[in-house]
Amino acid sequence: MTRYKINNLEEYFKDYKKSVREPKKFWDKIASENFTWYQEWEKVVDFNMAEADIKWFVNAKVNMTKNCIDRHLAKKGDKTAIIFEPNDPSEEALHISYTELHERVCKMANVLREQGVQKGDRVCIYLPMIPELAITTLACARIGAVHSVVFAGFSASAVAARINDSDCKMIITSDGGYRGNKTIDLKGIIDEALADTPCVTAVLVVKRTNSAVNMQEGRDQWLQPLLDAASDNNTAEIMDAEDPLFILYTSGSTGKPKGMVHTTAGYMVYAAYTFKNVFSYEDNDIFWCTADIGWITGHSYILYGPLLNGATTVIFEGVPSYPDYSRFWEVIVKHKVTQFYTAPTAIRALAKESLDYVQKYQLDTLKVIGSVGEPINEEAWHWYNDHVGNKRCPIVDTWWQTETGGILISPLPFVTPTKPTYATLPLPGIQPVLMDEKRNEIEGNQVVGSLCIKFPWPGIARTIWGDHERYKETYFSAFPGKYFTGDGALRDEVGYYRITGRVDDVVIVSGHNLGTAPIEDAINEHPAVAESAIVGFPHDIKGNALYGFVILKETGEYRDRENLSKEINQQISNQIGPIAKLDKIQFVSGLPKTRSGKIMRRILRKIAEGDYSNFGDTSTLLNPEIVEEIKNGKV
Ligand code: 6R9
Repeated sequence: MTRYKINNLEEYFKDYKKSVREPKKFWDKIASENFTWYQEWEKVVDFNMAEADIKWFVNAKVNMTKNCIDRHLAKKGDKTAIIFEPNDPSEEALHISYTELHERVCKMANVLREQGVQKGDRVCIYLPMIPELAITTLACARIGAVHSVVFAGFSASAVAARINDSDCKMIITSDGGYRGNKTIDLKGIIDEALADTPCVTAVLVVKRTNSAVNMQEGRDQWLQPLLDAASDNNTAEIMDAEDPLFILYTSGSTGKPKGMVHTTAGYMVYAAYTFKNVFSYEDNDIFWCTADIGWITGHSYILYGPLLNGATTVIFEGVPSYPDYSRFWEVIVKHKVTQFYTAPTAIRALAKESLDYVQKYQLDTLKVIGSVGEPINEEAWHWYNDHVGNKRCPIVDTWWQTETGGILISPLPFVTPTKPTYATLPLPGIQPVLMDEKRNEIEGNQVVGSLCIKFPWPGIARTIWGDHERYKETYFSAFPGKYFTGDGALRDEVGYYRITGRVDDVVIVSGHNLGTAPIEDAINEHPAVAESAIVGFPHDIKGNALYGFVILKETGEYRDRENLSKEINQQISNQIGPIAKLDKIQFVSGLPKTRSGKIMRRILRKIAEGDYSNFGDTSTLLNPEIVEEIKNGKV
């Protein structure tokens, strides 16, 4: 028997074995028993790893919102689907029932259709964490438009690049957004982005801050009047299992962001199944994930996973530090949150503050607490366990990626014994392997290697928008026949996995993946800069921070280094967003390079970390003398 919910370790091992021995049977049962389909599949999975060609539930027909909303209406119509907790605690929270969500999504879907959006069209959504973000995203899914949600912290040029890459015809934004004590001019950012995006013909604007904004005749419209005029009767589009559901951009090792494409049926099944099991979700639980819907964590575990299970999900507009550092704990008590899912960077920031902030609150509604986005260090794990979970709530340290669609490695609460800093065991259907430098699989336990997955799972991304070659190259070529995650991992004596961090040129800063290449591109555009290299170095709160090594042009201008550093950071902020700013900038006369001209980042990383003990082999360097100079000038 395959069950939807695993209840103990014995069931886990049984299901896991079955999912490896008979993956088709395993997913066939999960998919047919827990969702509504217009038509079931002819084949559970069809794949060719060498070509990065993967299909799940071949020829099945389905609609995501039918599964997220409509099917719950009969029994759970009055149940709260979404709790909206505003940035300002004195503003009233909203409770949106499944019936109301249905009505609002249907109206929005009709507005989109009336505005000429058709199945397959791309719609960019650039909104703060307000209910409209969930509603417009779901409305796209309802009519088969491909949503591309762009995190509302990205700069105008970063948004423009994402809009152009996937040729979005419409953008949905708001007059502004609240974050802590700041008001952010989202419409202004969009206006700037749209100077450069010929594909966009319509902009719909949600009112949130009532700020004065520029509305361009013929292009921009307020959303509310359109919704007021729309019918709440909407027929969902019948989608093929492999029709794209959304595009979500993630950083890569070259300048261009990668538009990861997730398709409908496989993503749906995987998001729902992992939500149910990893958070041990039961009816009447109140689930809160503090991520932004602009990231994959928000897609899968604020929106789709919870709604597919008929859960109540919290959308929080604010930040953990406003009005003070007890905000998270206050919200947990206020809404009787049972599962709380956040990032190590937030935990570390809160652990730095007085314990009074958390101890003032009785967090006894909590059952499970989770972590995602980067490795959680031992100290943060214990603080979370002692003060938030009160040693009572299992911590689920969930490892996964934008590309994986859902959680791949994680303890199951009340099932898998946890171990600090370990993501522990793979979920059913996931076959992790560790690979050595010679591309051989490393057998046995107590070993370290590059983490790959050797069999597809339903939630895996299918391609990079417009660039299947790059998809193949990035994920399926380093270790032929396997999906390469870009992470390193160790497997302990009982087979538990601990993720050790990226093995490529991506640095995770406060849980945000930042490719070093696009940041270097931004810096190099400064007229004084000849070349640059960025590496990450450990940071108490952010996990990693960025260290830039910058070579200046020999013009002798720009003598004021302090000012120049500010300008460089401004440039990064404009081009990518403030999250990518450098903590440290060192001006150097050269960078350590191999004879083939590749920068040896390994050495720069060591210098940035202040670890001069072992630079490894520097004999292949073209300019070994530069290492000493850089070391001596470290900031
Ligand atoms: C979901 C998400 C993916 C990268 C991933 C890894 C790091 C995520 C982690 C973790 C250690 C965990 N990562 N969860 N590292 N332990 N529990 O974060 O997706 O933004 O694409 O980042 O994040 O390095 O490869 P995404």
